[in-house]
Amino acid sequence: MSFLSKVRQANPLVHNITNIVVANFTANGLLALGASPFMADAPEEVEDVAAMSGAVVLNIGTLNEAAIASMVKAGQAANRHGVPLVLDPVGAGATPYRTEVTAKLLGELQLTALRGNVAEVANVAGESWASKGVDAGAGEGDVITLANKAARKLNCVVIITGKEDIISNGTRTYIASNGHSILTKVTGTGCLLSAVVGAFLAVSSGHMLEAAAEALSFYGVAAEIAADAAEGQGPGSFQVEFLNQLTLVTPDIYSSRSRLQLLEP
Ligand code: ATP
Ligand code: TZP
Ligand code: MG
Ligand code: MG
Repeated sequence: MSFLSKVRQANPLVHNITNIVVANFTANGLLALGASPFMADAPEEVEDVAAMSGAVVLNIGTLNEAAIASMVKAGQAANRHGVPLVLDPVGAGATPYRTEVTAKLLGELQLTALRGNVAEVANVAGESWASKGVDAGAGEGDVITLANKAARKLNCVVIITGKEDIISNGTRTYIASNGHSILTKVTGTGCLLSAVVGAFLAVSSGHMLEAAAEALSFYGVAAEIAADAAEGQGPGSFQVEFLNQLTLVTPDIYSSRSRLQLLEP
């Protein structure tokens, strides 16, 4: 059975501590996919919520000290209870504060997966890559090598997104090449994707790399179909159609359109 089918069958609870820009879109995207979003950041409850969830997704998009403390608590609870843990290090490298907070989270938590744009992952891996706020800037370097390096350093699955997405556990690497550039015109498509990865990891039964790769490829297929349906219109129509396709893309549609490639070692 595909991981997509398993998500829809299990309807996993996904605990999100995320930013103020994308919370609503993330919750709606998870619902559309077939998962069950739970946004909770109060320090009094994050450990309980993490422990009862299928995955915990931390996102540093709009930071404050209280949120960081809650992220550490939630992440540690996820680690204690064997709950998959995803980090989206939004803007790591863009300001010293974001870089420091990312390093602190990585020091205190064992991630299952890290998902970011190339500038964010380069920063985590100790390499330099230009960023423009929360977006990746121009840079030079081999993205596959970077993903491998970061995965080995963090001992988790690392996902670098862009025109093509790289998914690596440091030993094996997939490239997912579905998708559409209009995704870059809707804020939060990266953040929602990190939460979708959480939903797939929740049903992965230990096959973290394969589940993450399918999440990326599925997301790209949904975006392609949505872009076709919203052709000639703007990002607003695309956003609505994208939510629709997160529901409407079946495992059969997915497998007929997926372009997911496992690289030779
Ligand atoms: P950034 O802030 O740099 O845009 P992000 O966190 O929003 O980063 P993205 O890299 O934009 O994350 O990835 C979000 C989704 O958009 C992924 O599914 C990715 O494949 C897709 N995507 C990003 N850029 C392109 C592109 N140029 N063409 C096709 N798909 C893209
Ligand atoms: N500013 C702080 S967080 C955020 C913005 C615009 C959302 C970023 O979302 P994404 O998914 O990285 O585009
Ligand atoms: Mg983007
Ligand atoms: Mg992002």
